[in-house]
Amino acid sequence: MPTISARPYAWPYNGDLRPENTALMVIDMQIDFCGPGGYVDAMGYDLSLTRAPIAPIQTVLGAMRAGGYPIIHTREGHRADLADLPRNKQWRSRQIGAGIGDVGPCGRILVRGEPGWQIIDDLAPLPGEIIIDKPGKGSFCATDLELILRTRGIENLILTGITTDVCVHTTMREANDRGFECVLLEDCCAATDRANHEAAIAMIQMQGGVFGTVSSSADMLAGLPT
Ligand code: C5J
Repeated sequence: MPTISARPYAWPYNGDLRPENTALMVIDMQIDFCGPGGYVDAMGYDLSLTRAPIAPIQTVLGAMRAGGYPIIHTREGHRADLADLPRNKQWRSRQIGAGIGDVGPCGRILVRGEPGWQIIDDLAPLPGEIIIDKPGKGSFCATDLELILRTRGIENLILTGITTDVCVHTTMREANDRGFECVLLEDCCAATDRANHEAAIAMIQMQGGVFGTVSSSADMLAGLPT
């Protein structure tokens, strides 16, 4: 049975790991979260943190594309008229000087179609890969992600992207509650604060793997059936 070395348990729990039932998720690798002039930059956080996972994700993405595994990209963003932007979310972002919907160096912050909302060129989706546009932090809230996963028979999710403690964690929690078997690749994720990344990784490992398990790009590449 193929399994990936992971903590606190080898993944997936049942050893059923195939391109037919396993997808790679690449969460919010957008200019707004890791590019100069984007949302995270406007908030004053260190872009070297959120850019660190780019190269490890590229290696996993390459291997999984070659193996015929489904790839799912997500983008956080809002309608141009901001009809799907909760007022408290907008208010909070303005408190830190990066108002969602306001104009910044990369266009309107976190608005669909704007330059800052685009996925970075290094991780650009290929034709045919699934892209989920989400207005919130989790990838299941107000999207058709669950329908797509169930339709394709996906049971296992490999989670990568940014930020570990916000959109990746929320997605992992939502997926876990829906019965999906999740692994997070720690070097393929990052937070805007190193301690928050580490805390998010530690949380997953509680209770025998309360949301799933934690692995790395190297262990995934070593164990992935292709
Ligand atoms: C945040 C995200 N941090 N992609 N979004 O606001 O994690």
